[in-house]
Amino acid sequence: MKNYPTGKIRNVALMGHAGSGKTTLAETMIFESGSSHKRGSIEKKSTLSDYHSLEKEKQKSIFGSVLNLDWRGTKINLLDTPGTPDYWGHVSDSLHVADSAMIVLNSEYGVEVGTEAFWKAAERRKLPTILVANKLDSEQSDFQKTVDMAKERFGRGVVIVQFPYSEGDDFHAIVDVLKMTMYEFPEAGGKPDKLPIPESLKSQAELLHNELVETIAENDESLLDLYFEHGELDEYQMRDGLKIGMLNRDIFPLFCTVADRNMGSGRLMGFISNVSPDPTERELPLKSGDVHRVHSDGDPAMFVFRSTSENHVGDLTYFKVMDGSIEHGMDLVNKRTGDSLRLGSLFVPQGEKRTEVSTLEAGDIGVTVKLKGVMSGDTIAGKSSDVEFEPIKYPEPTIRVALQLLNEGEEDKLSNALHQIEKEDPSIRVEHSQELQQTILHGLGEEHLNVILHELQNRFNLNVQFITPRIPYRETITKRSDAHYKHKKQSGGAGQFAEVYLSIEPWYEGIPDRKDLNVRDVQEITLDWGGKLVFQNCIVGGVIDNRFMPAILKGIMEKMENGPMSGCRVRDVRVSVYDGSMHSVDSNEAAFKTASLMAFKDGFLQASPQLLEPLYEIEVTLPADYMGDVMSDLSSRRGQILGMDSEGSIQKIKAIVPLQELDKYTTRLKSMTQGSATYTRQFHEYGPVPHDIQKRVMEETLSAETA
Ligand SMILES: Nc1nc2c(ncn2[C@@H]2O[C@H](COP(=O)(O)OP(=O)(O)O)[C@@H](O)[C@H]2O)c(=O)[nH]1
Ligand SMILES: [Mg+2]
Repeated sequence: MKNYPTGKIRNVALMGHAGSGKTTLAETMIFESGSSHKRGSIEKKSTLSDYHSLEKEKQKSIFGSVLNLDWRGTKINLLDTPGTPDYWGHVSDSLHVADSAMIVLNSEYGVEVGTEAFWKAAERRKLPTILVANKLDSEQSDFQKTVDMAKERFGRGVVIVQFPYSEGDDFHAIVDVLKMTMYEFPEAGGKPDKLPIPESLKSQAELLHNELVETIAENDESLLDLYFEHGELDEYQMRDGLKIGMLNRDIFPLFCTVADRNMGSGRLMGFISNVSPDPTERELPLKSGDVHRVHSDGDPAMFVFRSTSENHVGDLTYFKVMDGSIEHGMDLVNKRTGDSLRLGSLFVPQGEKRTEVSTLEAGDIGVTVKLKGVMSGDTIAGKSSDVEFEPIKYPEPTIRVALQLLNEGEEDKLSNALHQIEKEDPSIRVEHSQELQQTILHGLGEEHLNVILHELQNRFNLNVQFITPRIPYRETITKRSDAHYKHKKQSGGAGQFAEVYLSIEPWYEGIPDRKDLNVRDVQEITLDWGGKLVFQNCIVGGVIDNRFMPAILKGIMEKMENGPMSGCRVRDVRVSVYDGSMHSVDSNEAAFKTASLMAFKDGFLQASPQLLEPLYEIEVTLPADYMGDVMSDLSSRRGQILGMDSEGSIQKIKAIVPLQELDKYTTRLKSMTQGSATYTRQFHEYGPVPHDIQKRVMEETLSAETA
């Protein structure tokens, strides 16, 4: 395979709502460019991009894939992404290495919830973006509605470069208002004939051409001058203006395709190679907060964006060359760990296939095997290079499940498998919760977690199942209570004796001192699980030796880690030890620990204890039609609505919802809205649980203890 110079490389992320036609479009582009002799299809399970067996089975993209094609000497790397929010991990990493985005709109629906999410993501990454209206051959296609929705949502920068001669089954030609040409396709698609724009569409084409020229001129002063001077811009001036407008995200050119009939991709590839930015044309954020421009000379640097594993090959590391050029056998340094490493064989990926190359230039995307200790997000560079790129930001999980092994003795095997899965998909988070005594998997949706379960069962041969995860409650108290416990044991040998009096009260910021007690020492402990414990030594007359104080604190802490109500953590209490007694022979640390633990437990339960639950702030994005259903469902989940917002036909609801009520919420939301809504969530704070739930949890804890 040819080695492409940086200026001849384009990295384009293919994005869009699930089913808009991204994978089919990639297939068409590659075929049409001559880079593949076969045009695969989703239905025949034969695309280059969706090559995993699970993707073939489900007939949709689950994993991101990297494809490439040559369009008249320019190498276009296509980063095909899954459109389902469950698999957003491979969207995040694709966006990190793309130099422009292509958002595919399904012209049957226009802007969908997924379109919106991709748009926001491209915006955050400041990516120049092309829009493509696809499926114009569908009977439900509505180009005008699609354009209107796009303009309404994404602003005036959305400009038509192409419109269809006709829509629906009769689709066969595209009018291009940049070239002022009509492209008419043969029945089977492929290379179109270039024809003059027919009389009937001339005035419409001229109107749109002027709109395009004016938008371009508006964004560039020198072009504006030229425009005023000549009343027109030539094609090259328009290209320059479009590029500047795209780089500033002022212009979003809109194209037309029918991907599964192989119509429209040639012009799209021409535009990408002529106008879309090459890898050097944007500034990329560094870890330090500075920015960096990819350059083709100097010290080599590469950015690792994805790790996968394949049978018989082992770990694969996907990367983008950021500076200089790299070659097989080169010695580089992992900037995160400082480890030296030697580059193995280099390949160019085409979906599942790989072609070996000896060198790759800045801007290009490749894959290599067995780079030890390397993780997604790492920068690997020459010794004297000081660039380290900003790591990839993955979305916050929206769903959690607990894993249960069905065979004993497979704990280590499970833990290794989870480690590998986390490495390959950093949007999965594995939590080994001491507190809940469960291994909890956090992911982006039920589908996402089911893919992981499928992997655990089939790839790692583990007999596991999902169970409902416990809730990490917190416990606190609402009033003061005094407690007393005498621990006394006299069974043969040395006895045990300790007696303590504790005063337990709710702690809060600014709480007044205890004037009624002789406070000799205060320890303010910030708890790992949030909140505080304030521990006061108020012993008078040496009734308990100072040396027993640490043991008394230990007893309290032990109970705080295993709260009396739910077994979860206790927070925000002040405990004062104000009296007690000891025995010259039988008192020891263990005895005091037991006594304080028991006193704390009794005192806690008498201090009007209150169970707290984690509350999450959620944001639901949904089409307006489903507003009523989603709102009433939220109120049945004890949701407290914070606000609503509308952006065109897309609505947003912000609410505070208890974690417990978010169990299976992604699934419910999907079924309520026919898969069109998404939501994000973020921990908000702990809040009191309603009385009936508190009662139920306490009863469950009690019956588990006595079982
Ligand atoms: N009618 C029509 N169907 C298309 C077109 N492009 C793709 N499809 C079909 O739409 C479905 C989803 O396509 P796919 O490429 O998997 O979409 P993705 O989820 O965006 O990757 C498949 O059944 C394709 O055959 C098109 O231009 N017209
Ligand atoms: Mg796809």
